[in-house]
Amino acid sequence: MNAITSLVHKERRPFIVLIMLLSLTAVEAVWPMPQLISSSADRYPLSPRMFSFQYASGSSAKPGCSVLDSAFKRYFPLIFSDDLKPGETRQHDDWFRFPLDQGKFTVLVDVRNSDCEGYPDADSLESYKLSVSTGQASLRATTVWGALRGLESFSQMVYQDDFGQYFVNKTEIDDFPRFKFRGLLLDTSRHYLPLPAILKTLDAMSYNKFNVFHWHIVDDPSFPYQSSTFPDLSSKGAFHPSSHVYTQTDVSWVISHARMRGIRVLPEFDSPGHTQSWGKGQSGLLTSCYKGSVPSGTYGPVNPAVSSSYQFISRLFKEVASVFPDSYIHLGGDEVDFTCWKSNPEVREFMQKMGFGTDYTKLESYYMENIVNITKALNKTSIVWQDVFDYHEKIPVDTVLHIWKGSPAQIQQELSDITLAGYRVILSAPWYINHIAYGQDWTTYYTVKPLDFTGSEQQKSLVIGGEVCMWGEYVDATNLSPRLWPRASAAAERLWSDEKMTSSVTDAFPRLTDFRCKMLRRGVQAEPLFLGHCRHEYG
Ligand code: CP6
Repeated sequence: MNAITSLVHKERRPFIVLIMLLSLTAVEAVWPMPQLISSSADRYPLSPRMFSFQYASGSSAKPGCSVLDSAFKRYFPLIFSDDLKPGETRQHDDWFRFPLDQGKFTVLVDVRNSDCEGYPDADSLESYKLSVSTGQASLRATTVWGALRGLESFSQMVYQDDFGQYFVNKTEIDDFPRFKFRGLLLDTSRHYLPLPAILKTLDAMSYNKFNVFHWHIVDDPSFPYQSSTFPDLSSKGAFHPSSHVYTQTDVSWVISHARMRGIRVLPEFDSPGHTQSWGKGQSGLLTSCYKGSVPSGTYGPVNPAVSSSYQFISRLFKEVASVFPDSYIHLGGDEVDFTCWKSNPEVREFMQKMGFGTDYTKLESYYMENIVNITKALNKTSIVWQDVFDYHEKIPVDTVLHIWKGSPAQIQQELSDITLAGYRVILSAPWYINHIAYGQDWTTYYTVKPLDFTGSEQQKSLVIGGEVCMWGEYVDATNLSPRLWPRASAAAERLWSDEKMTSSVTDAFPRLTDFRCKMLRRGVQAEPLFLGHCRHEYG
């Protein structure tokens, strides 16, 4: 405590000071752990009435910067959680705590790069420096995205004592992410997720410094994406043609909400497998399966033997490329069942014509190669599931491989092989958050070592990050949030923080328990790790 504030407190509430010293709140409290943080026991009181965010005088980002203006509005009530709206807090009378000007506190934000209207992308810088001292905090970043990460850290550092007084401790932070790609997959095909569930997930993602929303938007069970080019895909393929679809307005809402939080939206249109729902609105797209010499009436993966399939994909992806601003599109390519292709005479004839013999992995390779090239022609980079690498496609070397399966040993092998071939890779296999188990399974997500495989430094640098997957077979808006949080937070720290600084599950436990309470305070229905209580709980 500095001299002035302790004097104020001693004068006003002498008996209280003693109790406060006994009940000092633990404040080593930023999740995920910053790369470099040093804080002291010196603390500064904050008052909502005399608190403000301001652009530093030399900042390139200035008032009117959409990303930061709206972040300041969001963070104010997150920081002063007892004082609901910024407007209300101005009338809130706590002058008696600060008779002079002692409670004034300013967060000065200094951003080098003036771009406030663009979208975060694969090469966005997210580093920031935060220095909290008497009466002010200075937050410096190259980009607005870095400034957002710094605001999140600052907001987590503010706490209240037992009397409701807000404080922040003297702190220096120098922070940057360990991995550039820190994703979370939601599956909106197995169950439709209403827009508010997606937006709330984006909010919680930003608290955890996740930066990619991988939208597994369509799959076998339903096609909720309302395409302007092919409206039948959702009118016939969604669970319901109007209540269970994402309109163009919904999609742009998601993209904009994500942008404001420094989150990219990565759409996945998984093919040639996982496309049963596509067939309902686009006849002739899927392979007709045969029983002997007659069609059985069932359908398989996209028919790779006819040019109409590629024309369709071209037109669909042309729309997707213009609707989603991110420079990446996820093409899927996983779990293709060859049974139906094998049964279809037209496909078999095509196999002969192409000289593929009976090797259907060559046919899947051919299909993927074509749609990767379609994507490339649209100026987008492809991400594909690992299956595509396993089939040895001639795919462009800028394609990103996404690992989703295997035992720990197989995953290490896959990481070695893919990076040795020069491809970049995203790791998901250890982070299937939809799988639940009794007990503290967050520790298994926490102790993953993404770079623990045989390979050169150059190979390790090709691991661009990881992604938590929430597949939707057993998940809808009723159980999404508690199943995600705080278990996904364990992966968030693994992907952001230094591995050596965060190697202990024992050290992480009280920090994550505390962070879970913070999420609860912000309205995220995060489940408990274990015994205990939060000051503010749900209900
Ligand atoms: N859906 C799609 C899925 C899965 C994949 N792709 C999946 C398969 C097995 C497990 C988890 C997820 N449900 N389209 C694989 C990437 Cl264990």
